[in-house]
Amino acid sequence: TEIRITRALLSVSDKTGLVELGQALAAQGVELVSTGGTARALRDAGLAVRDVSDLTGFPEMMDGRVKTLHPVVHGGLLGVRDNPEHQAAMAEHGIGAIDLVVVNLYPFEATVARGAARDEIIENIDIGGPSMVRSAAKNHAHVAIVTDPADYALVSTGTTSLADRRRLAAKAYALTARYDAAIAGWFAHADQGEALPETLPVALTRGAVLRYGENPHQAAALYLPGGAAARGIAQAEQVQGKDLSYNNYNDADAALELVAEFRDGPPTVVIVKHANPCGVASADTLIDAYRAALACDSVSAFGGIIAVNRPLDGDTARAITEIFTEVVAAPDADAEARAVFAQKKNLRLLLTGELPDPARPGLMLKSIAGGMLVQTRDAGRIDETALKVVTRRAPTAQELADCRFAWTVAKHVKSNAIVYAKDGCTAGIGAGQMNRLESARIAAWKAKDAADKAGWAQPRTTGSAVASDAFFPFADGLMAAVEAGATAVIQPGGSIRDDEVIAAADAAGLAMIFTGMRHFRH
Ligand code: 93A
Repeated sequence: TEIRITRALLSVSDKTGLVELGQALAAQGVELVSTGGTARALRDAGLAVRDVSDLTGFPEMMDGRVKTLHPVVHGGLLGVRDNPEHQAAMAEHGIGAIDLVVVNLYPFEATVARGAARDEIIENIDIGGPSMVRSAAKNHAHVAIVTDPADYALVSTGTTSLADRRRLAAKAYALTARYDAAIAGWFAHADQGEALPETLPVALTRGAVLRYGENPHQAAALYLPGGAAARGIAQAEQVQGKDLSYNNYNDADAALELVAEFRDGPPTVVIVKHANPCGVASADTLIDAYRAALACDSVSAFGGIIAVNRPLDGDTARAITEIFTEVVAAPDADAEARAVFAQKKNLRLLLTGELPDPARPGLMLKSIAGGMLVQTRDAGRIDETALKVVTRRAPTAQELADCRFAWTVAKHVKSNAIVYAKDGCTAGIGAGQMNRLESARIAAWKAKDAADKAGWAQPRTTGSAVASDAFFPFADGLMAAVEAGATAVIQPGGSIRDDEVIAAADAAGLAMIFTGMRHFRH
């Protein structure tokens, strides 16, 4: 199973480590065969190289589109060494065995990423390279395929083991799969705009392997898109603390996506637990926003995940460290804040840079048994012109502001979502219940609990605005909000009982707005 390399074909776009490898192979008596640019680089280093065109009897042609696509190359890669018929065919057609292929491909993704023109992108679709990669990998029983300079050391001795060749073959097919997925993804995007692609180009590479998944008996890892300009929690820089867990990533994503809704707003803090916000507040300063968000549900905030929309300052950092917090995500953090957190070894600080655009397009994937559900991300935001006052009373300016705030938060709460808000702060959040009435009741009950804990005379639902992520199918959910003291309501509308719900709102003197847009989240 150990094979001596007698002839190697090298054809690389990324010439990192090429000369050193060429020298090592030449020192072992390996014959080097190469394509244009690669051959030149090797010759410049004083190495003897045979041109592929010499091997094939054809010049490289059509701007290099046809260089290695020839039976002499692919026969030399695919011929089974211990198959007499294959050997006879090789002998008959003058095909010499190639025992090692070193290839890396035209930089397709990098060309797309730097915004090149369409023609240049197309020209960077490598055809001959992946063909050799696939041929050599198929015949890994006899041929080694190296696609990554990091693996050059494995073959520089001039011999290869079967175990290495198998691993290299697996890596090679993963590369060509990813490469074609990136091309398919580009076509889908460039030619079909935001439409869902015909086939899903999943061009993701494993990044951090996580300690475990949602539970300790589940394996998990973070997968990342290559080359593309993706920006989100997956790209955040971790400044300190132990590795993030699967649940940490999920929660930090929920927190960051919600705080990003406020990227052009006042200082805002989001506290998330189990992917739902348990407190969200905007204020004049970040520390005031933090204290307000914490007061909404200080019990749930314990062990929470926090995201802020301003660079983290020392005072806010100190306030955050007063209770146990798992993760803090911020666009940046000043020296004082970093020093404060440095005292808390377990707290993870993630720096995200400029917050992602909440209106950006993108696809959301969710696996179900035997398949995958795909949808465009919920980039829907309040359209001021589409808001419709449906009650006799219109909201006051303050109620309207609270409605907007509650609505934005409700978009990020698992359905059924009911969010009470007052003065730029959540007053009570009801999440994930199987009926809307229960969410309304739970949110009010939590608001009362918060008031009891803080020693407030009344819960902050009194005089609040309430948002419902989908229409009230009956008046009962609305009546629960009235009981809790809400004076304004924002909801999509669209129920066959809208009239009933509007009448109940009018009877209670509420102001109600329809958004015409639903924000289910599951
Ligand atoms: O245009 S190609 O698809 N046609 C080919 O026949 C071919 N053979 C190798 N591109 C081809 N290659 C690629 O050329 C390799 O994958 C490698 O990325 C690059 C190396 O070219 P050079 O040696 O001229 O720098």
